[in-house]
Amino acid sequence: KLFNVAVVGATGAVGEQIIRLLEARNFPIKELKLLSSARSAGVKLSFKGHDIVVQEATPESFQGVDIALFSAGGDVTKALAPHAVEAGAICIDNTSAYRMDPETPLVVPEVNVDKINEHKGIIANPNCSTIQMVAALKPLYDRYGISRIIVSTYQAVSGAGAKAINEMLRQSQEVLSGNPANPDILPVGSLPVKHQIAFNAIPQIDKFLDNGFTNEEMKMILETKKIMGDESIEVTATCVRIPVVYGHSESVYVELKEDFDIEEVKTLLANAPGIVLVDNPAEQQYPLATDAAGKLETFVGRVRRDLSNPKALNMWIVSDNLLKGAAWNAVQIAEYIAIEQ
Ligand code: 11C
Repeated sequence: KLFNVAVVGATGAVGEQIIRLLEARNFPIKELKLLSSARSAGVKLSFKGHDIVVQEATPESFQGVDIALFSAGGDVTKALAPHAVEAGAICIDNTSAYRMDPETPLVVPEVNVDKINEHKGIIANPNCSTIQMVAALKPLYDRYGISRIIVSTYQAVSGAGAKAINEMLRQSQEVLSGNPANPDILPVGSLPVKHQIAFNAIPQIDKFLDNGFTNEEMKMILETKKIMGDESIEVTATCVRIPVVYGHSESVYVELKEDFDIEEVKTLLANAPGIVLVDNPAEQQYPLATDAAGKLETFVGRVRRDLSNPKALNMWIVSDNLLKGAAWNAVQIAEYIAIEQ
């Protein structure tokens, strides 16, 4: 069967990756509709050697569409996804708009692929930093159970969009030339205070909530419980933006419910779907953002038993935030839908 597919947010950093993946994976497409805001409409994007003109996304855009992949921000999803569902499309949404909605499955195929079929028109794609963590922890959860996770992230600027990439590169040149960095976008475009990202680390991703955590940190906490299907897992997170272009890195401390053999843990990780174990300290081999960029897998290394708690271990998890963290996870879900129909 061939599908009519729409990409909403086609000109954005994630939309661009979705189009490249649909092409590379030879997704069974009858017609590909590329949609965007009025501002980007008219731009031509290439797909399999042909130019497709990007159209403005409107409530009427979804007639005849089977699968709609949204990555144009939560407001666009909220405004348009209900119309797409009404028109009969299955929506795969990269934004946070429906993630915590109890009616909407929140899916990482390596963890809870069975939830896809429970959708009522919308399937939510989790936040990038959550996806790579739960993909890596799933084999350990299944074997030993997990009681607690403490995660600190080192997140790439591409998570904040193409403008943030440009800002980091511009600031790097300015600072190297002895000029002020002139922060403009980060940490949060819509807030008045900006901080330099070049040669810096900013412990704020997204807005702060009253509890002192940021939205990004709360996404990691709440989404992990929902995807794992286990509200009892304790999670705490500190999310930090660093001057890396592609690839989020995470230092993860995880307490298991049962005792474990560290070699067995490594074997479980090495054999897990979508996971690549890169863990050879003697040869100084561990996951690096520069190696993960452009790859579909999640890379895990520095796996070691904790010295303060024998039932806990520490690890380093890295993945391309625009691929497994966004576009690839969404296209993977689309592939499962295509296989089922
Ligand atoms: C970042 N994780 O790195 C964010 C971007 O909820 O899909 C993704 C936001 C989201 O800034």
